[in-house]
Amino acid sequence: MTPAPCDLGNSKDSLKNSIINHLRFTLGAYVESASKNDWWVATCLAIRDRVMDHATKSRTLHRQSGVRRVHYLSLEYLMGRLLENNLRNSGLYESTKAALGEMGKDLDALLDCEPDMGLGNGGLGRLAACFMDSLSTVNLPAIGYGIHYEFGLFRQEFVNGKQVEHPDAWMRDGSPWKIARPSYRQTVQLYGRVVQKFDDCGHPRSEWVETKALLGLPWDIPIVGYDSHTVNVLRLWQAQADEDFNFQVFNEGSYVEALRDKAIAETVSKVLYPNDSTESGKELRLVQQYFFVACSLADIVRRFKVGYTLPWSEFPSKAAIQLNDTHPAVAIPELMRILVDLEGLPWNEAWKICQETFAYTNHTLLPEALEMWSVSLFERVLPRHLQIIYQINQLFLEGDVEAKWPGDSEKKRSLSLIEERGGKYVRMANLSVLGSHATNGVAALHTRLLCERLFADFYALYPDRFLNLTNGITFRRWLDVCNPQLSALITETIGESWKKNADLLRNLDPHADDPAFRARYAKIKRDHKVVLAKIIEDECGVTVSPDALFDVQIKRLHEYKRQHLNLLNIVTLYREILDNPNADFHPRVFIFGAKAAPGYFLAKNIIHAINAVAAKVNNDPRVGDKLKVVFLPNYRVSLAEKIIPASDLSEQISTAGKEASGTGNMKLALNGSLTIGTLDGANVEIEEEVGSENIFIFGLTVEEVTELRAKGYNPWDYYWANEKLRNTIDWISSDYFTGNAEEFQPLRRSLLDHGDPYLCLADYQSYVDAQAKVDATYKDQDKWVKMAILNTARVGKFSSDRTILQYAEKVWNLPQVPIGE
Ligand code: 26Y
Repeated sequence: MTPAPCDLGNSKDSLKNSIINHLRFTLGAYVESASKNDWWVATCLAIRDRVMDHATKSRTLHRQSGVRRVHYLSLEYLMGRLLENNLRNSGLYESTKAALGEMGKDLDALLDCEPDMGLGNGGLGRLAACFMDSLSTVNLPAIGYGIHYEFGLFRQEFVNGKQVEHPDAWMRDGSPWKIARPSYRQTVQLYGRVVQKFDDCGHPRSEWVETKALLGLPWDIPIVGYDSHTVNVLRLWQAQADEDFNFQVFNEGSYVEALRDKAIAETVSKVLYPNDSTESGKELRLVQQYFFVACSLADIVRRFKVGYTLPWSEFPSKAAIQLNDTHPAVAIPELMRILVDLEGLPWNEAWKICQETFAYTNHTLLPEALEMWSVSLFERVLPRHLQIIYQINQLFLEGDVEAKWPGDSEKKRSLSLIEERGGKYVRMANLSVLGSHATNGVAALHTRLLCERLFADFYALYPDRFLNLTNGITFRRWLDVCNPQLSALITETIGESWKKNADLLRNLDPHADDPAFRARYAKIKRDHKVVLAKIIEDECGVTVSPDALFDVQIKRLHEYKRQHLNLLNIVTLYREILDNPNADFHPRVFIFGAKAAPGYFLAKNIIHAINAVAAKVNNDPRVGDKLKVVFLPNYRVSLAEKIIPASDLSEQISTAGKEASGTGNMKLALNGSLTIGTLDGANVEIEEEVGSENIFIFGLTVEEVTELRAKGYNPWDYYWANEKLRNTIDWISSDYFTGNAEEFQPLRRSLLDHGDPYLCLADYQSYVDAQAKVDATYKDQDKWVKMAILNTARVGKFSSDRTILQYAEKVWNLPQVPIGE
């Protein structure tokens, strides 16, 4: 007899039953005495039960229909919390809230129990998370692959204004969302050496021998789309020691010694590297990259082999693989190794399969962020892969490059996969372009610069391989979840189809002229500011007024993002308030959130400087409420969800040509925060969408930056020519803020003696002027609110659904496969 299926209905009563059952049978807790955390886990599990059926159904249908699937390879996924997102996307929020309410529990309070899943550094990792949401929402067959880091991005604390890092043990207590899949465990080889052998037909074959083995255990996290039954999975690999590790030693009784290898093996997935620009050739990082790539490719190949009896030439018609930057680029030689060494395919056939399978997204133009591995390290860790890269390179330089530019050794040097100046390095970006059929930038300006500058020679050789796919964000998390009040107002005003078709937000446009609508929109903003003010009070001990202008800069701390330009303006305003106490200046709260890479000295000096200025300004009775400066510690996804709806002004002030796209700019604009920004990254397209009258653009353009540098930029010229600027810099580097004039000399030296590499001084006056315009505009609240509404109404383009559908059409050639009830 088939047992009766358990009740997985979506009604309040079904949910109530499920939650109680999980409390009793999964957690062994009494309803009367269960802890808050128990209630949170039981609620997650009740939702997970409802999701898993759809995950199984999606997987089965994708397999049976034999459609192509995309495999997204990323070292980072910045998922944040999952419960509320899953509830809202699956339409279970209200019934779950009611079910818990009947049992005397407040759902919103439980949501706070969830630790952020912070398996990423910043933009690139959060983009991967938004893409996973959109892939499920628009019914695309997809699998995300990554690393199951035991420790995510560090937790940040300030001690005397300075950043201190602590480990982030996000899954110390396990996670209700992840499911182990031991039957899909993989074995990965590392180190060793290569020997030449001959196969049965006498063909030479390379064999990789005397390697060290590592196991990869996959953990699956279901990804729930909005109003869709597609549930894709995010599969994260955890490193484990090979079963029979050091058995010899073990048998000899050195029990503890034998366990050492196990500990070493497990370090591979231990911690996320906290850098997002340079990683100076760390062996463990290369091992991490190869470990997860090898596990993922083996998993993809396994699926191809069990699902079909097709020739290898059909592999690309079943599997598309997207490389999220160069971090997983070792997948290219790995697939070559599988095809040539293990499957015996001729080189040219294998290479064609590779190029048809892979596509590469570039996320940066910064030279220091372009990954290069020293040949000697690469050879030690992955000897066979280095041989393969050499062979790819030789065929490329002697083939296509020689044909296009005969005898041109300069072109060969620029296009080579190997950098030869100052030691030999493997250029992962060149490998990625060459091994893929498509390379894309993440905003129109960024793609143009890729084609004109970074990859100019590749572009001349293969113009059809390059395309732009402007980034996007999921409007579910970044509006529906983080700002349900605004989401509800929009739905009441224009219907709810905007959640799946963001362009419909344009229907809000005319409502900007409706005073009643404006009043409701403004009240929602103010309510969020009250909530944020409370958080600021709790976290920073600073009282701020919700009627002040909330000016927000939230992103990683980087010189190119120019938090220090923001600081120059703040100190200028401080001076002005002291000099001219009666000036008509609207009160402002400057809000920062940013983590600095632990080894990035100047970034940490900037954090310290902002905190030191904040301490003075906030406690200066002459300033009163006019100016407050707060640096919220431990910026992360769940904090962003509280800051963004409460923001009035969005700081997007990178040096033109440096920020590939930015995605925080999109989240803030969507929530009605006006942008003050340079013509950089996606700001350019935001201006096009919202109209230049609804954004504050300032500063040098990319062309002007190039011109200024060509004629020789000297920050001292600006310093001597601008008294306000001079006073500001001198004041910051005096002993006024900390009692020690040495403290911020590194910052001063970088701005003056070291040439101000990001042109803060060149853009200073233009920025200060734009800020004055912001102040004047904010005083006209009707006008400001209108502008804010028009931002919400006009940023539909930046939905990641649009981005993902463009990838599906232009890069992956993927069908949408709706899953039935
Ligand atoms: C090589 C390693 C140290 C490294 C690790 C992480 C290098 C870079 C990164 C992360 C880069 C990143 O987050 N880039 C950002 O990607 C976003 C999504 O495309 C862009 O919006 C943003 O402009 C870009 O800085």
